[in-house]
Amino acid sequence: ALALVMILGVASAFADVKVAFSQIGQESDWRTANTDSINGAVKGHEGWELIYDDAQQKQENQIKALRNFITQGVDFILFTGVVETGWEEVLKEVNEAEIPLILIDRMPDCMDKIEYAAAFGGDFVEEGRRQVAWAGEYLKSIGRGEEEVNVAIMEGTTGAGAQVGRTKGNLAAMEAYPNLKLVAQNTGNFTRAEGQALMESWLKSVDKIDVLIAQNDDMALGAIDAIKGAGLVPGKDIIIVGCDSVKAAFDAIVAGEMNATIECTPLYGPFVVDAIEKLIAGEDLGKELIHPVEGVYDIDGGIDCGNGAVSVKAADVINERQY
Ligand code: GYE
Repeated sequence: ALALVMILGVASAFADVKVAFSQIGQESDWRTANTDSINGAVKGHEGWELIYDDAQQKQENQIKALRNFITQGVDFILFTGVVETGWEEVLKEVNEAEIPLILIDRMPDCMDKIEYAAAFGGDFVEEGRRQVAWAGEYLKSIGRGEEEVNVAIMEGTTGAGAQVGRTKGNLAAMEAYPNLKLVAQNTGNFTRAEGQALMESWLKSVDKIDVLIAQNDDMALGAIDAIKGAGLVPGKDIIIVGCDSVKAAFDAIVAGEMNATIECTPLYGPFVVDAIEKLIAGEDLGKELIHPVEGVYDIDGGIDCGNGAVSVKAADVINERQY
């Protein structure tokens, strides 16, 4: 009995780090991979306990979850916000409770008014810029660089960091390619179903769409179904550029139904574990927002999108992709 008490004592001595994660929801393949990466890494770490909350796309649920984490006295809070605005009050409460806050994925717009211990996220403006640059350069490569082409921008969840940043990058890059003409711009909410519905309605209301810029792959894949349903050929009649680089997008590119995807990694688990270990050891991680290095993928490779981003053949990496 004494041995058992000692073993339990040792085990509980290790189970002393409570890591809470306020996740947005489950809107896309990216999000599922992100949840699996972070939850798996935290749960897999000896002595760490995960407290997970899925807010189902509602800011009010995230605010409740954060307050609940404070009441429970967790040791670390991982946070990504469904939208950019409206977090200052609750994040200041996290600060007052002196719980180290790690920002991941979509940043809140009050970053400079709160304390945080580390920040890891995508470079959304650059991703949006790359999407349009890929289309502009690809058109040049097939001799259509001077032709006026109609572009539709399918945006993510309105007010989300990923939507705000990618739209900014999309529109800025349009100026560098004067042959691209914006003919439609609306939200598909980062889901496959809404991407399909929006494309269906565009195909009825917009005269002609030559290029679809979809701010995530799920919406691009939904749009592909709509395009097929209208008797058009995705990837040919309409050039389609997605974002995220999930496995389903690689499959669509290899099948010739989608043209390119800009990478935005969801795999933050290793970053989070490394950050927590360093914070426990007393290290200061600084205020800089860290962006993982990412690629561009298409059917043939070799399209130079600028800023060091040259596309790689999707077929060459498809087998390594887990999500
Ligand atoms: O691109 C999209 C997801 O915030 C980067 O959210 C993330 C975006 C991602 O739903 O697929």
